[in-house]
Amino acid sequence: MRSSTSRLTATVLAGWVAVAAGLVHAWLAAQHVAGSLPWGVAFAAAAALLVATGRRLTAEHTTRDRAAAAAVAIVVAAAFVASRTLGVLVHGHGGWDVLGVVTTLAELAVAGVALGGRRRVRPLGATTALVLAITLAVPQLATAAGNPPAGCTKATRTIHLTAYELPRAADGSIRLGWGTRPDDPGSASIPGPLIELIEGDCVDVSVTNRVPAATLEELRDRYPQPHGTPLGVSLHVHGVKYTASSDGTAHTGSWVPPGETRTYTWYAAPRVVTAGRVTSMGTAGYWWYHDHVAGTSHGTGGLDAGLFGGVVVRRPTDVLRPDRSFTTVFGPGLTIHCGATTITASGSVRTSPDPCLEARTGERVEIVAFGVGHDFHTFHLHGHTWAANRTGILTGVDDETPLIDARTLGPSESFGFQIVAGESVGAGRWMLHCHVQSHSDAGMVAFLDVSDGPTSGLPATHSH
Ligand SMILES: [Cu+2]
Repeated sequence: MRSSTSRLTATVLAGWVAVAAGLVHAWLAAQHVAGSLPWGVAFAAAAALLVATGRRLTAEHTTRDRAAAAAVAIVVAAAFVASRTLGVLVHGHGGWDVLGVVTTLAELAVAGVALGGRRRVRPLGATTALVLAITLAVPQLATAAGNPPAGCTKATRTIHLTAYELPRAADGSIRLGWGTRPDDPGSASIPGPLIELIEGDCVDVSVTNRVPAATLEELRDRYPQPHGTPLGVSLHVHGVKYTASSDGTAHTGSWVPPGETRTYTWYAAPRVVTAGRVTSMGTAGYWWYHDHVAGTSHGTGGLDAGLFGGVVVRRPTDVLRPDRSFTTVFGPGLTIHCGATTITASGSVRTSPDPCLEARTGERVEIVAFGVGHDFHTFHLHGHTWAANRTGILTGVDDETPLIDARTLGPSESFGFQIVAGESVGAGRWMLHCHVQSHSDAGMVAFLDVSDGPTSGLPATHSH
């Protein structure tokens, strides 16, 4: 019976290894993704069932019983490794996706069969069963009570972005823009559309590369780089969550060759509050997206050519939604690029009824700003102020957040705010410019044109 004894020892050992792995995973999940906490606990519980099975095997049990217990140990351990590895590779995080549910149910079923299906193995004692049940239920209830772990296992909608070549600049430099429609270069602009997300949104961004290979080669030749970069464009986003395969970088292979399409998945992860503590900070804010491979492996060519756009992630409790949204980009070069197109959270493409930076008095105007390129700037708007916080809006009568009308804007820094056009100042041509004097003198000047007249008919404030 020597081999039976060692099998039993192996079963118990494998069980404890699975328990340790499950607990470590549960701890890691609590640190990073509260939504996947039940995963770790479920594995730990499955493993505990297994150990309980192994411990209840006695001398009266046959070699077959012990082999069955060992098989359970191997299945649970293998399922643990496989589902976590696949889950991370496919989804980048845990959560109750289909794969997770099936795998976990299968593990629990196997453990259940091991307990109840074989008559010679005694079932668990009532106390042990109760402890296991509570262990399984409490973290799931706590997580659910805090904020449902929506996860990002299946995109709720698809956004289309297409990279196009635009007419060259006067000095012959290459211009590229993101368009909202495939096979419609006229939809491309610099900057690309502002993409609006609500925390909890999980979106697929389908990126098509319509930039000719010859243009990308020319761009690459202009940026000599020792390590080279692939011939294509990519989509890299700031602020929201994604897996490595949606990073939009050369070293992850997540780029799009000319003529091809690739899907990137973005997760506007929500803030998670568990037992009064912020366990995951969420993604609400003003961000931007851009190419990361054209010209150089940092996308310097793509950025210089115009492949960038803004992102706003709103919290569902953000009550104020603007009548108009404008994206203002400081650089590349000593230029302010302005965009008036938004891909809204409902999936529609909305373009401001008037050209960039025009509004009626009383309208709620959102301005999204970010810096691109090689210089630091100072964003300044005349006649209007905003709060130096996430939304630019004071949150209540006691909110003493400083009001500002200027803010430094280095490359990749981003912010945004909402104002009521012409509030306390009336209609007018309100300057929006870089306050680095040599930059404004070189042309970094735009105007927020506020005119009296009928508004768009939207109330000044309305919620989603
Ligand atoms: Cu400047």
